[in-house]
Amino acid sequence: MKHYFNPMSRGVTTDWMLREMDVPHEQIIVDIAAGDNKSAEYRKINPMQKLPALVDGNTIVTEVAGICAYLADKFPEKGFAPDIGTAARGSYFRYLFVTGNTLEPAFSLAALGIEHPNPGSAGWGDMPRVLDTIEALTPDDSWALGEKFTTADVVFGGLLDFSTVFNWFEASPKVTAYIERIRSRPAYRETHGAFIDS
Ligand SMILES: N[C@@H](CCC(=O)N[C@@H](CS)C(=O)NCC(=O)O)C(=O)O
Repeated sequence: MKHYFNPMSRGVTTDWMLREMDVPHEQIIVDIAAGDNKSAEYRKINPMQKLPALVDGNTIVTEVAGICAYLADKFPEKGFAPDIGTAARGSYFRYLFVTGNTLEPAFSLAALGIEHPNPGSAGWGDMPRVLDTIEALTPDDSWALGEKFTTADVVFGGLLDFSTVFNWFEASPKVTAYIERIRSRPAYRETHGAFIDS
């Protein structure tokens, strides 16, 4: 399994996921500053020219949430995702998809001080709705799906953590406490050194 990433990119989250699950893999650092993600070779892996990407045999997986979900399903014995068909699986999907489809685009626009003129037609609504959603989905204690840490925390908690580093939103006390729990995980600390110190 090959993991294409850069420690100063969103790939830090998939790196963390691989470490949490202790999955053997080949680490391939792609230099974004040098434009290596735009090479013809890398564009065959991801035409979006984005990191991270995971190549497992003939299978290419891109998108942070996609890679994390793939790993959780590939190694079910590690217990990083609720079983298919359970109620918890629905909640799990909500965390995975709301993060990439809704929180990310809202943060990207907010970081530039841009507001969509029609929140009703934008899939991510607007920042007030996004902040209410983050507050509602953030656990008061433990983890997103309860006592057990899962991929939902890597994806959702990972984006909240990443976003506060870039000051994309102001975390409430509850969200700050959740991010602190995320940051106290050994696998997080092992994979986020360069990122947090930047
Ligand atoms: N939706 C993508 C976003 C990935 C992304 O934006 N990666 C950035 C680094 S944080 C990137 O590769 N940028 C290089 C470029 O677009 O040229 C995901 O979840 O993986």
